[in-house]
Amino acid sequence: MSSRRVIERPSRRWAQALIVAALALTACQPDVTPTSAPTVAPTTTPTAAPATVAPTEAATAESGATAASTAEAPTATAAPVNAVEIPSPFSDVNAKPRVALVRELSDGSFFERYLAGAQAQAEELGIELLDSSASGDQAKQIANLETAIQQRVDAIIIDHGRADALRPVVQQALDAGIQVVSFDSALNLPQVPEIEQDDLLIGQLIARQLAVDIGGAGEVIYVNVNGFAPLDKRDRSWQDILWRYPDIKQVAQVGKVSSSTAADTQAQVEAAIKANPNATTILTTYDEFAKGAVQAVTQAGLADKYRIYGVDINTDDIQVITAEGSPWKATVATDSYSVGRLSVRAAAALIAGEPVDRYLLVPPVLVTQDFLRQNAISDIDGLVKALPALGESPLVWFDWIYKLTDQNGS
Ligand code: SR1
Repeated sequence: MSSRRVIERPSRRWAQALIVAALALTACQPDVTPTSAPTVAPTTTPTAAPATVAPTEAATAESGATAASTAEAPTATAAPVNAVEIPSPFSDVNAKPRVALVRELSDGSFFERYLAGAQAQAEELGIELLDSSASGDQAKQIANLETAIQQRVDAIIIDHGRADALRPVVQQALDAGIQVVSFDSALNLPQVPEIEQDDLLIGQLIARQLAVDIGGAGEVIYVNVNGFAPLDKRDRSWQDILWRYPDIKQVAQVGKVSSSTAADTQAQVEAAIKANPNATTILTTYDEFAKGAVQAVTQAGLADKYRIYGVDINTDDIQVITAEGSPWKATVATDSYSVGRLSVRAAAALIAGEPVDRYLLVPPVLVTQDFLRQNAISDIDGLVKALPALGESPLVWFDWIYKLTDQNGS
C-alpha cells in the first residue's frame, strides 16, 4: 500500500471563488431569469467538484483517460470560519463520538487504502473509529455489528456485506438510535445513505473500452463472483455490453474472493485459458482478480496474446499495468482513500443531525495503460495529480466539517 497522503480537499476559499465565478457567469447571461441564480442556503456547504467532464467524453483525448464526473454547482456561501459553530457531539475533545466501521473484507490494497482514508478523516473530525473485519465471514460480520450495537456507538459504517443477512440487524441499530451509513452494501433502507463508486458506470466504462478495443468481436474470459453488491452491479453493465456487441462471446466465468484472492483467481484463470485457446481477452471486475489474471497469462507465456481489463487503482496496480509487456490495458476506478474519507464524513454528518443524501455516488475514472505510460505515472499520488477527478470527493461537506478538517488535517 502506498503511504498516507494528504488529499487536496475542496477548500472553502476555493468554493467561494467558484461561487463568485458562477455569479459572474450568471450576470453575463442575458436570458437568465432571477430564479435561476445560484441557490444560497446557509446550512449547506459548497460542493463543487474539480472536474466537469461528461461520462461519455474523454477528459484528455490523447491520454485515453476519461473522467466520469460532473461538477455540482456550489449551493451555499460559507460562513466566516470563526462564526462556524461546531455541533455538540463534536465540540468536546474529551467525549469523542464513536463510529464503528464494520467491514466484510479487508485484504488487498483497495481495502487498506479505504481504511487509511477513513482513519484520516476520523482523526480530523475527532472521531474514535472502531474498526472490525469479518475476513469474508458473513456470521462474523453480523456478530461484529451486534457488538457495535451493544457498545452503543454513535454511528455504524457497514462496509460491504450481504444485504439480506445484514438488514434485520441494521434495523436493530436504527431502532436503538444509532446512525447507519453503508458502503457497497445495497441495504435498501431509507434511513441508511448508500455510498458506492457508481458501479453500473464502472461496469459500463470498462466493458465498453474492452468492446471497442477488440472491435466488437472475440472470446472473453470473465472474472467475476456473484453476490457482492459492487460486482453484481458491474456485471449488469457487462450483460448490456454483451447484448450490444453480439459477436463478443463470454466463454468462461471464473474467480474467487478469499484471503488470497489474486492467487486463488490466478489458478482458475490458468485453467480457463487452457480450456479456451481462442480467447484473447479477459475482463475482471476487481483489481485482485486482475492481478491474478495478469500472473496467469504471464506465466503461461501469453502476455502478448491477451488484453486484460480491470477495476480499481492503487500504486501496486499502477506498477503491474505499466510493467513492460503487461497485458493489463485499462482500469476504471475511484481512489478508495477518498471513499473511506467520505464514509466517515457521512457518518459524522448523520451524528450531527445534518441532512445526507440517500445515494452518494463517487464518480469513477477510466485510466488506460497508455495514459499511465505516456505521463510516466508510477504511483497513486502521481495519478491523482494528473487526474484531479480522483481526488477528494465534493460530497458531504458542511462548514463545521471544513473547520474541523482545516484545524486538524495534516
Ligand atoms: C469483492 S468486492 C471488491 C470490490 O469492492 C470495492 O467496490 C472495490 O472496488 C472492489 O473492486
